[in-house]
Amino acid sequence: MKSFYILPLLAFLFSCHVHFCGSLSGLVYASNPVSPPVSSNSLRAVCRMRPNTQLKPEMPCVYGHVFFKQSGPKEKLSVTFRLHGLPVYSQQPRAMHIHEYGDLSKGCGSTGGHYNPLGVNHPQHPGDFGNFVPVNGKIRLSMNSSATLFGRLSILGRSVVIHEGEDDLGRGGNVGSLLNGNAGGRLACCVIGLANPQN
Ligand SMILES: *[C@@H]1O[C@H](CO)[C@@H](O)[C@H](O)[C@H]1NC(C)=O
Ligand SMILES: [Cu+2]
Ligand SMILES: [Zn+2]
Repeated sequence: MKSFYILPLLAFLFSCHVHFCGSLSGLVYASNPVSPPVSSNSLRAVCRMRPNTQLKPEMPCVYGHVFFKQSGPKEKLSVTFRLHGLPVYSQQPRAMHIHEYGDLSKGCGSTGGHYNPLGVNHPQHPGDFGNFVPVNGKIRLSMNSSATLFGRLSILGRSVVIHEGEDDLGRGGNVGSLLNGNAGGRLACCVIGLANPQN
């Protein structure tokens, strides 16, 4: 008769409803405090590019990484693009920008517009990287950028978007030109996160 009561109790205790994982991870966090990167005078970030989950059919699937490195708040930010997946014989220039949100919940569509903390016109946004003509379907180059990883204007947690088309660099003579350069659809995007210093 007793086992009639005990068995359901045991089943309950060892079921998923007992939040074993939650309490375990709580312990792990408590014993491993993570120090914020404020003490470091050099910061690196990385963005893992993946095709837009809402990609239009027939569009290329762009993969790769964008690497960011800055040796101090007053130093220049170096940005290295290592992307592939564009059509091998295409010379189509592709625009690349930093967008406001690191939110990919609705694909690249939820990253918002250009990151524009100072309320200026395109192409004066800190993440207006310009146009990239792929070589053998790849974009591999480094540039200096006016964006920063430090302080209130940090691009950490924002996103990088590569577009279908060319950026008109504000010369399009319409509203879109001064907002986003009329670069067309969003091929791929990624969220800018802190790089692991051990990598
Ligand atoms: C970036 O700036 C540094 C320092 O001014 C310079 O040495 C370097 O050549 C620049 N890199 C590029 C890719 O322009
Ligand atoms: Cu963009
Ligand atoms: Zn812009």
